[in-house]
Amino acid sequence: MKLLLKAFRNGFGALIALVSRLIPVKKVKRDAQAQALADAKAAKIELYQFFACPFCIMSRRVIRGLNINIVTRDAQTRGGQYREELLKEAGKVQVPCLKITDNGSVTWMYESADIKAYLEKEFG
Ligand SMILES: N[C@@H](CCC(=O)N[C@@H](CS)C(=O)NCC(=O)O)C(=O)O
Repeated sequence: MKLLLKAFRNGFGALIALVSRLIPVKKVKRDAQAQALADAKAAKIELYQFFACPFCIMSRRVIRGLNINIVTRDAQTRGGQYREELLKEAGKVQVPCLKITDNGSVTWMYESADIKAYLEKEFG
């Protein structure tokens, strides 16, 4: 029963993720110089996530709207490198979580609302 519920939740989440990809997002527009700056800043950020998690879907939409490329890391696969890293370095397996690397120092940020506010402040 527990397994069935999990399968349903994952299947439903995957459907929402795919539908979300099909719904267009209004994108921030920048000139080439501003885009290069935004790209360089975004290169220091990684999103630890599950494909079908609704909070992650929302975070990915925010990222698409801000017109930036942020690498996504699969934290769902048990025993996977990024799940282990999230647990050991950030403290718990909860997604979405942003990893921000700046001048060699790393900040981990949980909570989709905080992630949205941070990204909008930096790239909006
Ligand atoms: N309040 C959090 C909720 C995040 C959340 O509940 N994430 C779930 C996935 S949808 C999670 O990480 N669960 C841990 C797990 O499944 O191991 C947010 O808005 O980011």
